[in-house]
Amino acid sequence: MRTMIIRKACVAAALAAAVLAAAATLPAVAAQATDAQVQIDTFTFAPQRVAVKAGATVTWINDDDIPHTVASSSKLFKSKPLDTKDQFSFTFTTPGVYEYFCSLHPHMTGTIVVEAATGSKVPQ
Ligand SMILES: [Cu+2]
Repeated sequence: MRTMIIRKACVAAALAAAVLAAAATLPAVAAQATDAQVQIDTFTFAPQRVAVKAGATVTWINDDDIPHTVASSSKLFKSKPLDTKDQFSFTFTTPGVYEYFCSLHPHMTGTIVVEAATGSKVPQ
């Protein structure tokens, strides 16, 4: 009977350790829920369409071996030419659909969909 109790305590300790391990990874997961990353590779923005909440920062990273830019179709933002491994970030504060392209290769296009942040009032 006593060994049974000890075994239960061990299982509880193991579970607690598992929960702690999961909690330790939480900040990274939470950051991804608000901010987003777009990889530029082989003349492609990936993912091509990204949905974020208002207030989120989107970071583009050029993983291609030639320069690219990130330019908003409505001229809201435009990066300088990004060399390999260069980054460009923009924070989207207003809900909407934002089309963008690479000004050096205009056939490269992408879309950022900005949704109302949870709890904020959506205009009717
Ligand atoms: Cu380009």
